Amino acid sequence: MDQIDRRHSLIKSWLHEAADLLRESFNKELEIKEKTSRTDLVTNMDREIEVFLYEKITAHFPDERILGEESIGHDIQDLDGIVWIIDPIDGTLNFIKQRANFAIMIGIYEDGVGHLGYIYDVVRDELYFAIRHNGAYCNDRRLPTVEELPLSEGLVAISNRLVVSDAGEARRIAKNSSGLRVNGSAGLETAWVASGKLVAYIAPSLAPWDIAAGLVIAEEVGLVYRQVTGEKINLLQNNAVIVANRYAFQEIKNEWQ
Ligand code: 2AM
Ligand code: CA
Ligand code: CA
Ligand code: CA
Repeated sequence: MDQIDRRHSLIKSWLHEAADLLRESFNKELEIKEKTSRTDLVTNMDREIEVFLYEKITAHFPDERILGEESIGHDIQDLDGIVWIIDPIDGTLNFIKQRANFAIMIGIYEDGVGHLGYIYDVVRDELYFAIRHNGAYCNDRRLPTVEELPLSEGLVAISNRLVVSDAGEARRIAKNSSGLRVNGSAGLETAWVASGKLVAYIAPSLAPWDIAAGLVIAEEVGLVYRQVTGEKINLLQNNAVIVANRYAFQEIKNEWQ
């Protein structure tokens, strides 16, 4: 991938502009619509941020394709060439209910390989990003390679959907950890595993835009980010995922047997 430095400074400036739009929206009424259920919501701001990013990307990189959650981008059936995978607001329910604990996410892939990943926690002003082979950062701080902590020595985040399901995995994994956290933003939970705040994150059905940015960051800090079966992530479908250090990944995977 060419022009990495130019891409990086453009993306950072777009994220800050998009964050200003979100902060301004805190003082206005949101338009909220149901997508597939009463817990699967979209707001006017999800669409506005996706349109904002779409216009910036197409103005600067007209030959590159865009896959976004709110379907403003292209119809993507393969990952050939350069594909931007964007989630304008990850943690929409938190955005609506808490005005916090959500992130803007961008991943850039070339022929299926992740080169750049951005997870911007707007309210904490924490930008987690990674450049392939050049490390991962939280703002200006380089994130070290993750420690191989066992599950018993760390906090584990599990998605709400798995926690409330009848399957026993979530309960067993939570019991074996230092404690369970259910934060509601796949992106932030991944960023917090990458920065050592959590030992693992587990979710039974993440879409490509929930995964793309975090996968690039995970790779740069030595995390395993795979399907619960151990197979590689497929960015053209939904995936049941575990994000963890190598040791904890194996412990969690064993709970699925
Ligand atoms: P979203 O806020 O961008 O929709 C919530 O546990 C996390 O799972 C969020 O990161 C949320 O992303 C994601 N998620 C994926 N599919 C979802 C769905 N069908 N309903 C709610 N959240 C979903
Ligand atoms: Ca959504
Ligand atoms: Ca999401
Ligand atoms: Ca979203």
